[in-house]
Amino acid sequence: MTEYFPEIKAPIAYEGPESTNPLAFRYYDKDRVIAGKTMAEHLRFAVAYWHTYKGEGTDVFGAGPYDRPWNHAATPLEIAEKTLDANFEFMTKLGVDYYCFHDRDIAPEGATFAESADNLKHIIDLAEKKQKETGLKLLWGTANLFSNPRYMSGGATNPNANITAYAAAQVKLAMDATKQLDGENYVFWGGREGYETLLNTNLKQEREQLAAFLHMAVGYAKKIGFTGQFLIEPKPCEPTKHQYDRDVATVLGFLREFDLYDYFKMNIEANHATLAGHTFEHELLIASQAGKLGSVDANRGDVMLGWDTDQFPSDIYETTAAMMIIVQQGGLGSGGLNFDAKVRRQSIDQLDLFYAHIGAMDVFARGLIIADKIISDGALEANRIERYSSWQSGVGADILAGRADLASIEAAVRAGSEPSIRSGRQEYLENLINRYI
Ligand code: XUL
Ligand code: CO
Repeated sequence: MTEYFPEIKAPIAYEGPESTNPLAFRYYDKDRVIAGKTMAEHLRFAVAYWHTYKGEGTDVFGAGPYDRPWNHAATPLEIAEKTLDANFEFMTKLGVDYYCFHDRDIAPEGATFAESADNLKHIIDLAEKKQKETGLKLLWGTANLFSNPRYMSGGATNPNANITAYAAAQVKLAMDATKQLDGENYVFWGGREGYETLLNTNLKQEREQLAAFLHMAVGYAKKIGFTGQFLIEPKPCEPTKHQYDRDVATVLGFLREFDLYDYFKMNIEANHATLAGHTFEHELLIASQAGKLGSVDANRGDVMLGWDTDQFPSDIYETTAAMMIIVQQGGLGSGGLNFDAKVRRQSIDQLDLFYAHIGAMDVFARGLIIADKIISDGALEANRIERYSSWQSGVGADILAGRADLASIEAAVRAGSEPSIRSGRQEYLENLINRYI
């Protein structure tokens, strides 16, 4: 069988923080136990099929400079077979247990729906065999309801019911594929579920269409016995101007409004959070506190650019903050850290894929190590507990327990004295974090 990454002779090894080898881990030591679990169990890294193998380095101004050997063959199906081989070779050499795919990046769309279905089935059968041979696993599958022009006005929220039906049929097959590969989750990302202008949009009906679509998916999962977790991936815009799954809070409200709350968790993407005007950790925490943090698309944006740059994570502060939330909620369960990230356009070598993933894995491993120290030291939490200590008794406890009323509070405040204020000590706490980093 062709070897696609011949420069990598053996799986990437852990060599420790002093190593200067760019093809070694300095922090990710997969069997090292931290807070009762191995690093591999905490982090559950996944490779994103679309960016890693199918990305060509295109941008809106120019063609793709990457020349990947697996993307050369006589037919689209042969290319898909070669790409599958490249995936399993890459994962094995990198030492990542999971991958994620869209139906249309793992298998080519055919001339008809039936042909697309056959292509998908062919590749999924091969992937099943490869998973059995290697022990590698599927974190999640999803359907691409955004690339084909038929979906320009939406999949679930299309004004044409026949296009929504097409999308539903496609989701059915993508769920079948995910189940066949024992995928641990299934993702819904609604890049075209939204609107460009309200002048032509029936907003009320489109939201109802989306809810009905998701209810059909829930029903089908029950029917086939798919027990993986359903995940919604919020994003405010791009490609559509206004997307219905804007951010975590919006999605939680939508799920409640349409009786879908129990069936979905969130897949939080770092760069989607920042596009929504939030930090990554804000979105993680809002989801986590609702018991809805299911999985993470681990990437980052660029503070100078206002779009979804999907860069590989490299910021220790961000990964530390993220890992604090993930560790404190007891892990991601069936979810993981999927690198929904692409190398920069000028990073044209196959080895750049390794540098990118190794760096990203290391920066999350380092974030985990630091987060564990901060949590076990307890200083940050002690400060927070003290800051809210007045809520433990008296009027604070009464308000929280619903025992207080405005009239009795007014009488007490009138009889009392001016409450004191105290420092939030932000700089002190920032210095504290820097002691660990
Ligand atoms: C797009 C994006 C998607 C989803 C899966 O911004 O993040 O790749 O992760 O459809
Ligand atoms: Co994503």
